[in-house]
Amino acid sequence: MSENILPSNEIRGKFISFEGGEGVGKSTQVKILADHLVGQGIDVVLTREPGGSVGAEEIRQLLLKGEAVKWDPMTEVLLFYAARVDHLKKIILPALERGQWVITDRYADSTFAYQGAGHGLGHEIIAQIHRITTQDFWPDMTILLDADPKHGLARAHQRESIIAENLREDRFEKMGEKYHKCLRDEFLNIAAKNPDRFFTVSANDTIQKIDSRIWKHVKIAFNLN
Ligand code: Z5A
Repeated sequence: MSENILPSNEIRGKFISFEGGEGVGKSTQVKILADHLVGQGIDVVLTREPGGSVGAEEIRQLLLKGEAVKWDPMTEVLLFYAARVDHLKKIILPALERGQWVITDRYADSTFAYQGAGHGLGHEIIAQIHRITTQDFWPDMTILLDADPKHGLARAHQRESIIAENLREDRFEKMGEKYHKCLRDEFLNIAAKNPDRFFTVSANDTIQKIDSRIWKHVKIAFNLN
């Protein structure tokens, strides 16, 4: 039987994830949403995947640097889940138990898109790993920033080009346009299947307009002023 990782106490904070392709503006919107929530007196923890805890940040280095074909797809999924369980146990769940809200830049929907669809492992095997390792733990809300991959990749390439080659976290950016088109389709497909959890916003707009749509939705969903 698998270990019980969920806290025995009631979870009091809210858990929000941002998802989408490369360079669509997730990190930008994560910070803006956090500022809005802090303005409402809410204690917010900002985090990211892969990473977020000390151990998971170490695994991030294995996952994001180097050649595109560095890992076999199953090895890669298991590394993402090793990082995720550490992140959940050490950062996300304790914060939610304390009543803090957690906003994460990516969570498990990325694994279903990148490894499930992109690398062709399929949905069911990842769903099984997710159930076993996290007891099917999902965010209260997921905000999907949707854009043609060409736009985001151009922004990401521009950012990476000024970083020394051995420090670049660009393994997934090297996977080509077809791979990134497949990711976009899968994120939209996951969102369509989970309408209660997902809010999809076009990322082809100004930072301010995207923020205003997200904030309006969050305020209504969580009864904020
Ligand atoms: N991955 C996976 O395969 N499986 C998994 O389970 C998980 C992850 C969890 C994480 O890399 C990689 O891991 C990711 C998937 C894979 N693939 N890659 N690469 P990451 O966290 O380093 O990279 P990322 O998630 O793709 O994020 P990013 O490239 O840092 O982009 P972003 O956070 O979406 O965008 P941003 O940093 O907010 O914005 C990028 C630039 O655009 C920046 O200069 C902004 O000022 C600008 N920007 C932002 N919004 C706008 C708008 N609206 N207009 C104009 N300019 C804008």
